[in-house]
Amino acid sequence: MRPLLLLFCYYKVATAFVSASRGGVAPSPTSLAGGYDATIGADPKTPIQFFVLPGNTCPYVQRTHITLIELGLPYDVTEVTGMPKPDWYLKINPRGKVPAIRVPTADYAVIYESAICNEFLCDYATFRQQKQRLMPMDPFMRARIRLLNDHCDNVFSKTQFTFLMNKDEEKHFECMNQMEEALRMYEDALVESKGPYLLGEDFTIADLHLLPFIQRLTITLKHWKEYELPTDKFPKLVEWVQSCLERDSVKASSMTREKTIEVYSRFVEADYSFGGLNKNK
Ligand SMILES: N[C@@H](CCC(=O)N[C@@H](CS)C(=O)NCC(=O)O)C(=O)O
Repeated sequence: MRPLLLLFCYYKVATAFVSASRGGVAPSPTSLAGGYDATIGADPKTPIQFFVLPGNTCPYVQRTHITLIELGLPYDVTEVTGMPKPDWYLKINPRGKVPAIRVPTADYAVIYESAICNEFLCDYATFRQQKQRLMPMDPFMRARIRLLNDHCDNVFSKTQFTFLMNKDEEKHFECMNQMEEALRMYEDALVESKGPYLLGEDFTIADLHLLPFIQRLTITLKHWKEYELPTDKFPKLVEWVQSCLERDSVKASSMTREKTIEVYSRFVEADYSFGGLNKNK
């Protein structure tokens, strides 16, 4: 069963590389001329190239950073500067966002969108026969992870940012309640899994997907809204944050409190809509 599974994984990864490099999404090395990043060779021993914003401030990048560290995969950081993004980077990620990764293989594979990068890295680690796992093999657990992650991106993060950005006193409790309602899913998941992590004993990509947003929530909402996660409503979630913060990968990828306030001041003071997350607008 095991060799068959490995063969399947190999096939999946190999075909993904082929379709990525031929499908027009991921450019071939030669079409990347113009950026210093294009000069990396196709040596399979070359580390994974990890594209980030300068200053380590992005929660989506933090997800992939935690994944790379937890899986023990070798990587090199490339900072992408400028607004709009330079052409060489738009050839890597046509959406102009970070994170993105590029994996040296016989040809190149370019992957973007944090959730997709992270699932890919899990598959890649399995393909490399590594012991570290952040994604269970059980199909039901995998679907559970994807549902939790989808809830984070499509429900929870909007309520968090809307609450933070709200300037209308009368809407304070409405915004707070909406955010707490969205957080309920995680408290329930932790009760069901018995913790310490969202799926039970193992730290998975469901935890690292949510954590950067909860870290920012606890710092910014305390600073601007005098709000703290209530331990009577969210006892398991509060414990979960502590368990996650103890991990080396989380420590290595986190912004300080001061830096977080500095970064978010720019959003709060400018009343920024932040990619449509601010639903006050
Ligand atoms: N859905 C994307 C969102 C990524 C995203 O919005 N990244 C922001 C930084 S936090 C970005 O690259 N914005 C463009 C820019 O800053 O130029 C993901 O999960 O990767």
